[in-house]
Amino acid sequence: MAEKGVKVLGMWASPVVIRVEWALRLKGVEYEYVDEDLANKSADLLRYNPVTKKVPVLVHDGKPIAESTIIVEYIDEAWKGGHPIMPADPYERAQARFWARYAEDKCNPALYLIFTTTGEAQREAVRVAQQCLKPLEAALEGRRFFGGDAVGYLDIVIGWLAHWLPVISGGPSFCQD
Ligand SMILES: N[C@@H](CCC(=O)N[C@@H](CS)C(=O)NCC(=O)O)C(=O)O
Repeated sequence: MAEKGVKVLGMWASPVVIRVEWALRLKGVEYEYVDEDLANKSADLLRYNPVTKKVPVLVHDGKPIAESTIIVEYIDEAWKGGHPIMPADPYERAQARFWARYAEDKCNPALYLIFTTTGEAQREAVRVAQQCLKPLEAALEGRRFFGGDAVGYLDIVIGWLAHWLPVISGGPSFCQD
């Protein structure tokens, strides 16, 4: 019989696992959190995510889902009540997905370079990252959150930086990717 309940396979320092935990908490869903040692992955992680073998994995009633942004959308659909994560309007939803993709594809690699370089290379990385972030800042103009008055999908996708700063200020990257 399939295992019941909600489980998150994560890693404490991961900037993408926190998205899943934020989404579950916003929905008020109780879950079990399992911290993975990424240098010695558990049998569960290899079984539930045999393709990429990465965290996060959400296991809902025994069924695994991988990829943080896909998991966040799944959580919004599976627990329809409570805090809405995706915008109700199809156009706004498309916009949120566009900016999420932009942040993932353009900004995250640029931001990551800041933490992995020094000297002139780091100064250049800061400049590139600032350029990447400008359109995002413009999209936020006049709003408290990307989701409007309340935290939504894009806030969850982009908010990792606030979570990660204390992590990286403790030393080099803890995340293998
Ligand atoms: N695009 C994936 C990225 C997942 C990812 O890179 N997870 C890292 C931790 S932050 C991981 O599990 N790394 C282990 C590995 O690459 O073997 C997502 O958003 O879920």
